[in-house]
Amino acid sequence: MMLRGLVSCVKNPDSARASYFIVSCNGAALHTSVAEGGISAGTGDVVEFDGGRIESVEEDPGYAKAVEKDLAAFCKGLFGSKAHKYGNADIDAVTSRLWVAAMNAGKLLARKIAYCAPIIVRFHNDADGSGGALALNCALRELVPRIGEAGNIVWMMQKGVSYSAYDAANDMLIANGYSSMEKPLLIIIDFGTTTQSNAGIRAVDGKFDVIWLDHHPIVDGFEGAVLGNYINPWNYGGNSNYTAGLLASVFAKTFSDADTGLFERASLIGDYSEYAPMDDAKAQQASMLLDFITSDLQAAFGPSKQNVTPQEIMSVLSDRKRRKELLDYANIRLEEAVERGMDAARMYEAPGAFVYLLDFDVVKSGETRYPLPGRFASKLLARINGTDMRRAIVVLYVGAYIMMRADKELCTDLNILDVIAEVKRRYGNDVENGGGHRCAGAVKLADKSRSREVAIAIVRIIKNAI
Ligand SMILES: [Mn+2]
Repeated sequence: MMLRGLVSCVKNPDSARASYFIVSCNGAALHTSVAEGGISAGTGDVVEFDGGRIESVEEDPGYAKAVEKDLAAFCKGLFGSKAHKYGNADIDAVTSRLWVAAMNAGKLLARKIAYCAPIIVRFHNDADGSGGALALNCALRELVPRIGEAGNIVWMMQKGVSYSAYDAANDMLIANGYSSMEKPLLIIIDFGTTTQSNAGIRAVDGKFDVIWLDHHPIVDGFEGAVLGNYINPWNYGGNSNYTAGLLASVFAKTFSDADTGLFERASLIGDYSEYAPMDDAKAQQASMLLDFITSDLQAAFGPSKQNVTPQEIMSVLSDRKRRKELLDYANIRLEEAVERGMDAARMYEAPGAFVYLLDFDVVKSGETRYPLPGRFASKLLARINGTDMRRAIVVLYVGAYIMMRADKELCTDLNILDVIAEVKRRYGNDVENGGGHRCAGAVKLADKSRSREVAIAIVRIIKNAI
């Protein structure tokens, strides 16, 4: 049957392998199609097509307006006003404050999907970032078929913590493979809130629309915070305990009913949020798997694997046998690291407690990132508590970071936040940022060459505090 539509995006334009993305409207029934043969057309043309072939290019100046009208009607039905509820009063209060911003970002995404614009999603490579990508992917798998065929979405796992000029150059290369009516869209999940992203931000300025979902503290001089769709719980009365995975899920919930609860909970666990449901075994397992898969793609997907998509992660999560295999393997790696850690740690005695000091570089195995220091510190603490009657505190330094984990029973007297405040008082100029909660926290120094010295000072502060 002959169909009519607007060519909104062309992949590989001016080439024999051009793909035409066509948006059709028939009054409140937006539909996208892909054509790959027939006569050639350009972005903005209205065409007649049949069986994936473009048959003719038409004059129809009113068509683009009709598409806009259909899109508005579609969005009206898609976006409700009721904020998604996680089920925790603090979390839900922040969600309700950022809901309108999330919905506006959702409308932007729906527009890009409808016009098949190139969309690049970059997510941080840990349980939180990948949990956010999985939640968003669940929602898109629901949304995209409602409009038509799959669009032009590229998923990229981000290994660094900033959006660099190199990342921006890479994204522009991808976008340049398309001729699109709608500006390309860049979605960032769980990283980038640092002045080191400024060069990348400037490079894509005006060339991409950006939706930025992050929960890291907003530092002075960071230029991304003024972008239209920069959403961070810190701007809505929340803090980093409201994880980026949760935020991405909330964003996804503005246009979808997909069940993303597991990814929300796994992201809270993965980032040691104070809201983490520690008694949720399924989410614990998912969190550990996500941490492992994203830290060691080669182990999970074979050699030469450099990037991973949510679809690929889902193929592992939904395969019971593979899941168990990988979890067992991750546990072995974690156990080995804990053994090395027990051997290498320096132990300081305090009344009724031990303080363990450890250089994480001694513990890490080979090139991969697994285990991450946070998960390792928790595991090491559990091991110490399992072998000794006395309670323990672990102080771990890696690069510019110093992490602290204290046994819960010690946290009635000891508050890690007080320790961090004291570190800031003594080393004010050296501390870039620091935070956490009663039993766990971290500081980041401006200069990593000082982390050993400051870590030793932290041991002394802790000894004095208990
Ligand atoms: Mn995070």
